[in-house]
Amino acid sequence: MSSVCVHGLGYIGLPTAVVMANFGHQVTGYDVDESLRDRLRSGDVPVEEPGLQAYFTRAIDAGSLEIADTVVAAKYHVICVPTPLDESSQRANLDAVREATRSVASELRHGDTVILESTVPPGTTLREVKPILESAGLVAGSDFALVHCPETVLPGDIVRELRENDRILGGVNGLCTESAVRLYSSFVEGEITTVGDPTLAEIAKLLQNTYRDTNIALANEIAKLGDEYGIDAREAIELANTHPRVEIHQPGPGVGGHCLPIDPWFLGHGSGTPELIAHAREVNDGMAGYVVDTLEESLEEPDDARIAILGIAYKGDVDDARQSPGLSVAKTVQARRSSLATPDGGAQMDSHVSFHDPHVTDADVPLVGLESALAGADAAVITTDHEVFEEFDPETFRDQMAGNVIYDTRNIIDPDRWRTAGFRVLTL
Ligand code: SAJ
Repeated sequence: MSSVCVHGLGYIGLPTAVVMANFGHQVTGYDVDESLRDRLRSGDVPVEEPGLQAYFTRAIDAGSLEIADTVVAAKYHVICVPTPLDESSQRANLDAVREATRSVASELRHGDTVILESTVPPGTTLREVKPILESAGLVAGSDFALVHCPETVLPGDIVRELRENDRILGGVNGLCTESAVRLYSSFVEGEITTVGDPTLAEIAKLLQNTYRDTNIALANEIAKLGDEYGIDAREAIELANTHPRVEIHQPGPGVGGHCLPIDPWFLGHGSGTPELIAHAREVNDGMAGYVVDTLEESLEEPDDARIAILGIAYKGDVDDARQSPGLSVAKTVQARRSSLATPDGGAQMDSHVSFHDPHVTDADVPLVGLESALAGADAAVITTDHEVFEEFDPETFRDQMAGNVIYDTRNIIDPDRWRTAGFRVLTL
């Protein structure tokens, strides 16, 4: 059993702390957000993830997890703080990483191991984290271990993936990785690969998300081609994927969340983003506009049409609306209605756009029940692939809506069934 202090209790840090506490370690969780600490101490887990609440309660009851008001000394420090993208510079904002590292430095002892899990631009562990930790006189690689272990878990399946995914440990030298392997091998069933360079691990992580983003951009271009040729793009992708070395992803109304739309920019941070990666980002960001173009073509009076946006979570069965494709579609609709547009380009929604999402609880827009969202709508746009949306019934929609346009951007409904029920079905 080792003592572990986890810094940052968000989507990654909290499940990481909880899993470690369930696998024999004495874990202290710290977050700068006091209200989050209070909420956790009251027993309430604010992240909707299968199994997380039960694991959390078990660790708290067993006394192996404690939520603390300050950073504490520990054998292992695991940093899981956010690294958002600064929209104006398209570069990573590393303020939280620096702040957490300073807190670790104040408690760092000879023989400790510091692990950075946050997703960061290449070079961050060595150029940003290492100097801060060494400022008190200890040397990374000899007095303490320093490792980058990129998180890889998929929102919606985090607890399982924390245990089953392969992990990469990039230490400043072999001694560092040995110490980190002892911690991770206590709960990881996947393969653990060690490399003697944190920058290599940073780049490998960024490549994983950049690969996925670029691949989705290809799928989105195929979707547009499909419209031109009058074929079903998803069927074409399925056929192409029968080849053993082809695996094209699925098109959609945009790529959301806090990883894929951001990490490709980190790869080019400080070096000029490679053209292909930047272009893929543009293709994916442009999908909201493409969806609205197609929608408007199907409406008699596009400027006045009432539109129901079904799904503002960035993907199915999560409660997270960060970089939400559904909201981007709604904002694009709003921005085009020039007479109604707000000075900031349409960040606020008018009453012609309604929103429904059964998973999201905190959003910048008013969320309503399905029937209210559909009431009087000329068109309904499915923007998230929540499992419950598969139960959508055309008769119910027909009774509530004023118009008959349904736009399925996520391949959720059976188009023939809806056409038979009198709907004009648009797909992506
Ligand atoms: N999407 C598509 N088409 C697809 C797959 C996804 O349009 O074929 C969209 C989704 O709807 C969503 C966005 O992409 O809007 C991102 O969803 P995702 O499921 O691809 O990824 P995330 O952001 O939830 O999690 C990713 C994962 N990375 C990879 O699979 C390589 C996860 O394993 C990482 O840990 C996570 O980023 C992270 O934190 O970096």
